[in-house]
Amino acid sequence: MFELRSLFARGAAAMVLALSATLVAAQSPAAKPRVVVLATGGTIAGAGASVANSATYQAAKVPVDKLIAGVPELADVAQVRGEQVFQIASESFTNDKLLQLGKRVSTLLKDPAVDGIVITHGTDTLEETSFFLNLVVQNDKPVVIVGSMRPGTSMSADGMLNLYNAVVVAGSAQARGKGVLVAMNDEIHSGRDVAKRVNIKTSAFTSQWGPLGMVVEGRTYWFRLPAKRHTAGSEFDIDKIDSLPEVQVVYGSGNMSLELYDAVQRSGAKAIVHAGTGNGSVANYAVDKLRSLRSQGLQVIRSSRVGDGFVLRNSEQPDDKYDWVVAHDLNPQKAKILAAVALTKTADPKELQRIFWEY
Ligand code: DAS
Repeated sequence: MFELRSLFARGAAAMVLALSATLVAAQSPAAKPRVVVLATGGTIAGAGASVANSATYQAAKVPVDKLIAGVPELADVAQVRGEQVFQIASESFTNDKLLQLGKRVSTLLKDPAVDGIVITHGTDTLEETSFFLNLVVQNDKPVVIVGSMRPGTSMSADGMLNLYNAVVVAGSAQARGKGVLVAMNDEIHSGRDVAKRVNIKTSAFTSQWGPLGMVVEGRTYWFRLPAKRHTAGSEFDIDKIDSLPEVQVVYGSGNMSLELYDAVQRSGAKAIVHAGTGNGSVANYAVDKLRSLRSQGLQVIRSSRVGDGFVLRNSEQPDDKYDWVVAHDLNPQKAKILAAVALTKTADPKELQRIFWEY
């Protein structure tokens, strides 16, 4: 009986597959969204020595055409073509790389023959790139950033499904107008809110305010919308930005050395992000140093080394009196990105604070 049942089941499955293949084929190429995959490197393009190497591998090895060829099912959901923009691990990104990538994205989105963009990217600084593009790409077409926590050579590699999901989201009309998105581990996150919060799990990326939605078996499911300004609603335009002011982060802890703050000033930075303990706290022996740097023109932005929550203005420090800025709920690395973008427009701390509230 079991044998007969399983034969029947296999026959039925074959019929269903044949029928769905016919349905998919019936969808003419013209009906499929046109998605460009911009490859920058990272683990999603990584390769390890054996299938057991899920965390030991070399990033940025596999070229974009092989990434796309590795997931033939992409052709079922979109017309896909690839461009190799960089081939680097994302900890090696620089401001120049961010500007180059942003300008390429902006140019491609203006092309009526492009419906959406996927960016394959290392996971280490993926959140900085997604936030940066969210701030400066003035277009509401979907831009979806994707990475992987395991190389494609590993058992249970996550890159294939992450890439498939990212292309589905980039081709989805419902993804338009939601800002730059990050598709990781079946979830769709706002490029503003998401952060890498675990360094060796496939569930590494979370947003303290939650994902916007999910993508499952080729469909997107949406549950909330971004609350802050982004993309087409932004006052910042990548096409008008040719350089980013230097901003550096000093990580708060006990027994701080004031030399760290002086080094940031000597580096030519225009702002310092103080990644303070707790609610963006500043050690009592460091307050005068930061006030002195502010009086010499350096912007002081209080963020927090604590992963969740947000820094309250005038709570731990009299920010109004000191002319300092608070980073709101942005972690230090995102506060650094927003400060650099904001400083392309203004050096007025009150204007900077408005920008930190709105973006
Ligand atoms: N080094 C990491 C990077 O390129 C690898 C990864 O996780 O993508 O960001």
